[in-house]
Amino acid sequence: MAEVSTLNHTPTLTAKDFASDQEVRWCPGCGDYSILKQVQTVLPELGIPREKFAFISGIGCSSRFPYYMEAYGLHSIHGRATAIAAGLKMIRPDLSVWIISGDGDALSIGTNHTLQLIRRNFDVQLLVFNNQIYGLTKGQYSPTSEEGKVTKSTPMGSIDHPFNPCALVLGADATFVARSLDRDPKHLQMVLKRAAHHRGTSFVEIYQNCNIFNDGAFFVFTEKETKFQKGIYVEHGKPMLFDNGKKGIKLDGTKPIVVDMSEASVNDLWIHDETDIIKANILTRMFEDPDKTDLPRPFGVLYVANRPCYEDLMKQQIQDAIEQKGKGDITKLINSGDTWVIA
Ligand SMILES: Cc1ncc(C[n+]2csc(CCOP(=O)(O)OP(=O)(O)O)c2C)c(N)n1
Ligand code: SF4
Repeated sequence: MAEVSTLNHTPTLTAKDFASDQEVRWCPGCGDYSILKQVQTVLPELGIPREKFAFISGIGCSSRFPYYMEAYGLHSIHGRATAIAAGLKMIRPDLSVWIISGDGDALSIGTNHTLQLIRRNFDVQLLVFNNQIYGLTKGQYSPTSEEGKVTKSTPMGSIDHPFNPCALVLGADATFVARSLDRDPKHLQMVLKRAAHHRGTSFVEIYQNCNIFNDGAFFVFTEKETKFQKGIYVEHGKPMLFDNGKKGIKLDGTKPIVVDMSEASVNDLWIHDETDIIKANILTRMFEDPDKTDLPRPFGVLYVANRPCYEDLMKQQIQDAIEQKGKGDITKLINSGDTWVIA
C-alpha cells in the first residue's frame, strides 16, 4: 500500500465520498456497476486521504471508471494505462495508484506494457475486467475469448488460443495474483482490500458480465445453482474443499485430483499456500486440461510474493548516486565534454 501519512484531522470517508457527480453510462445490467461499487466501498477502509488516490484507465467500457470516482484520474490511451501509471508512480510514489483495464486493453494492444509493469513490480493495483469480449467496439472476440467463439469478427468461430490472464502474469513474476467476480461483492471486496495492502503490483482478474455482447460468459461461476460446484474459493492455509464440503482436491505429485469427501480425509487434501510458486502455477492453470472437466475454477488470492518495488529501488539508486558523486549540477553537465557552437 502506498506509504501516505494519514493526517489526524482526516474525516472518516464513506463509499459516497468516492462517487463523482457524473452520470454512470454503462449499459443497464453491466457488471462494471458492481465493480465500481465494491471499489468505492473498500477505499474508505484504507485510511488514505481522497486526494492521494489516482485512477488510470486505457480505452474500453471499463476505462470510463475514473470519471465515476471522486478522486484524481486519467482516461488515457488504448493499452497504455499501465505505462502511464508506472510513470506517475515513479514521480509520485506517495499516491495510491489504481489501473483500470479490460481484457482487450490489457492483454491485446497493452500486453507488453502490462508485463513490463508487473516484472518491475511498481506498487500499484491493476484491475483487469475480463468479459472475454471487446465491449466498447461492439463485440469482437478478445484475447481471452474461448476457442470457437463466434463474434462479428470471428463468424466461423475463433481459432485463437486464449490467454489465461493469471497464468500469464505469474510467468512475468507477478507478486500478487488474484481472481474474483463482479457478482460476488463480498469476495471482490476482500480481494480488493488484500490487493491494496500488498506492496508491489497487485494483479486482480475480475470476471465481468457484458450483458450486451457476451451475456452469461461466467454465469456457471456466479449463479447459486452451479457456483460452488464449478468454482473453488481458496484461502491461505485452508484445505481445498468445494461443493459445500462434499468434494476436495488432492495433489498426486503435481496433478490435482478431485476426491469425494465421503471417501477421503481432509488430511489428504491440498492445503492452499499462497506463497508457493509451484502450486500457484498448478492452481492458475487448473481449469485448462480438457480431459479434467471435474476440476473447479479457483477464486481468491492465488499467489503472493515479496519483492522490492521499482520506485523504492529507483529512489535508493538516486540517493546512492548523490552520496557517491555529490548533488550534481545540470548546467555544468550540459556544458561538460565536447561542445560545439552552431553558427
Ligand atoms: C489504438 C487503438 N486501437 C484500437 C482502438 C479500438 N478499441 C477501443 S476499445 C477496444 C477494445 C476494448 O476491449 P476491452 O479492453 O475488453 O474493454 P471493454 O470495452 O470490454 O470493457 C478497441 C479495440 C482504439 N481505441 N485505439
Ligand atoms: S457493452 Fe458490455 S461492457 Fe460495455 S457497458 Fe455495455 S454491458 Fe458493459
